[in-house]
Amino acid sequence: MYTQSMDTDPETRNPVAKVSAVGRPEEQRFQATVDAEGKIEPRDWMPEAYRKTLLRQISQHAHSEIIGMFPEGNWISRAPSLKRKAILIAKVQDEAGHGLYLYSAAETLGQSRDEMMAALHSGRAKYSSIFNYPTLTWADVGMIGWLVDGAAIMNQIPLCRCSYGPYARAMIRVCKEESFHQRQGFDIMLSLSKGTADQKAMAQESLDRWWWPVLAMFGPPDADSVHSGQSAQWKIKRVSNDELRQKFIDATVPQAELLGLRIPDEKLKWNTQTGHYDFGPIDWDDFWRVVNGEGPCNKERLAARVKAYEEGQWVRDAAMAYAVKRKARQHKEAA
Ligand code: BYC
Repeated sequence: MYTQSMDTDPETRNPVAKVSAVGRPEEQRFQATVDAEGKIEPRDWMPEAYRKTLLRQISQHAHSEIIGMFPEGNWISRAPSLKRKAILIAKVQDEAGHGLYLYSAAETLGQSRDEMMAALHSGRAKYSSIFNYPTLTWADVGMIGWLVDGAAIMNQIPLCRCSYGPYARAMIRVCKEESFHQRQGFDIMLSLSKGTADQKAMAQESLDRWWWPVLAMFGPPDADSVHSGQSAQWKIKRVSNDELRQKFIDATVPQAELLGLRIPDEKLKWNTQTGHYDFGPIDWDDFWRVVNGEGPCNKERLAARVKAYEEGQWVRDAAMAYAVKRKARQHKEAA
């Protein structure tokens, strides 16, 4: 289900991509490469705004991966069995890996990891709104895998064909791992929904809290998305926020039915004419409150991240001291 078939019809996608490049010859060459589905590599000429857009998106994405470790990491010591604990540790570790590939991809655009970290720790940088909600029960761990990773895959599969080579390549591996994450989340939900009445109620209560914030993860409606037009022209973004949201809903409703869970939306209804589900209004005021730092866990997440960074200072110091020592030894041997 979560495959390249997420891509939309080439005739209808990226309407703004038809705008032709104007300007200097290098700018025209750049846009011609993008239009021909070529990849832009770190040493190639690129417009400054393209570089900045990618840096913004890739660093936000990297920050989301490492902040995303907290809500699930909170449950490692409370996982209900050894098997669930081992799976969860592996999953959280994968998210750290995703952060590292993405910081490396962002570094190729000329910003150091220290600068990106400083932006995150000072609260200047954004990360996904979804990680500012609490994980109150074990069902929330299932919900993150099933819905949050499910939404992430929808969004990230088209990014495997992003015009910027290092980002596109990083996303291929990330998507393979996210697919395992989504499966493990669905497996938790399946166990709970086939379990006792209390377990089923816990699963439903969790879905009631996560459904709407997950729909908002895809970003503001297309009409309010400030970056979409330009990012589509540069083939960074292949599918719009609203299209991805609709695909996610269409794919997820049958899964909820299979689990016997009720999606908390009175207006959710299959529309035979459009071939999609209609759904109720999303609370965008709540979304922007969370994005702007006023969500239930924004302060807690940032404080935990800064604490982890400070506590890891001795590791960075030791690695630097070792690098200096090794360099000195190499000089001595070469002399
Ligand atoms: N949360 O013009 P728009 C994961 C911001 S990791 C916060 O549509 P764009 C996972 C947006 O940044 C999930 N902010 O922007 C990890 C912009 O603000 P700025 C992360 C949001 O960039 C661990 C403004 O709203 N995935 O799944 O064209 C465990 C206007 O929006 C959000 C990625 O980062 C949001 N939800 O489109 C489990 C994927 N949405 O920058 C799971 C890569 C929007 O102007 N990123 N904003 O201050 C993208 O695909 C795009 O950046 C977005 C937004 C679709 C998110």
